[in-house]
Amino acid sequence: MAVRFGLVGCGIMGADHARILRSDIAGAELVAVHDKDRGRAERVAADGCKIHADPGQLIADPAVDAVIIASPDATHAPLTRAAIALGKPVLCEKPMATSLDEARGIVDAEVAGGRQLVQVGFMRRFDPGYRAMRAAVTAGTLGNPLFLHCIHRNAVGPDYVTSDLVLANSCVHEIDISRFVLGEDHARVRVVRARPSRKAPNRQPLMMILETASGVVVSVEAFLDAQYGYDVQGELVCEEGTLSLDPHPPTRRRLTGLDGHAVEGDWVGRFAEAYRCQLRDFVVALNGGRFQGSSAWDGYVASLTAEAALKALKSGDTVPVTPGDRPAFYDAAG
Ligand code: ISE
Repeated sequence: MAVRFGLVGCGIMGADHARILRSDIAGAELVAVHDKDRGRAERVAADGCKIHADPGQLIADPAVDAVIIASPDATHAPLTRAAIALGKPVLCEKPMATSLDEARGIVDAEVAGGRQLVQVGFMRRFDPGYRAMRAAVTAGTLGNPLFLHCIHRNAVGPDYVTSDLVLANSCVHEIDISRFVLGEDHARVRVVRARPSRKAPNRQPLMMILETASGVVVSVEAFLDAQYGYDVQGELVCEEGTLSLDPHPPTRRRLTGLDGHAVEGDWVGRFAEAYRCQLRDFVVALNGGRFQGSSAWDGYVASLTAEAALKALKSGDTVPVTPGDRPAFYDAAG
């Protein structure tokens, strides 16, 4: 039987999840939506799709088997807790929570319930390029990893995003994907600021440097106002060679004095394949498969590391990252 989804939040990401569910995922159906802006909910709902005025009602609706949370960040943790309390699986957009206590509360509630229900929307884990890096590290084909260089540029960030939020909202992707690629936690972090771009005086471009326990260095340039487009690059440097992400789209153009690649406008286009695979594999997990994405524990570690990075940004010091031991409950999730 098809998995019946309820969607909370019908903004850019919510609308894209709805589109993917309807067009690309076998064995899934969108049956209910909520958005605090009724007009947005109506635009995403199709014939036969219920519109709930309250997100709690949507989660409790007996016609909803699983929930996608794509509402504003501050609502992620309480709504995820509501889904866990009712035993409903939930795919929650990142960040999983806006405070460490809330993030830990989700892990504890899930463990107490005895069943994995939460997947965090760190979609890069489903991107073919990062998957190839992970496979190379696991197989040891290039020798031991030494560096992972990451570039994260948005065309124009929203006005409300301060340097703090660059860490919590953008760099959190590299925090998660580097743990995934390297297969280990970070041990410490420091953050260096560049001067603000004149295009965005309210925030600074950042360079975050993470080190893992075994001594791999992860560099992350986070620049939200690059103007020319959305550009995510990555190069894994190992003892015997390197592996880099291809530009996206991967076709090369030559025209009137130019030879090169087009650049995506935002993450929806750049990670379209990752978003599709993320939802497809989530449905597979709900049908008895294994969760492939970031668990609540990964969401917690991402928040904890982002918080350490924030301390590093404020103090200029190198700050230890101490996630502690992963509960054995998550071993099956990898
Ligand atoms: C945005 O919120 C996202 O999650 C994107 O994936 C990220 O690349 C971007 O920097 C964020 O602003």
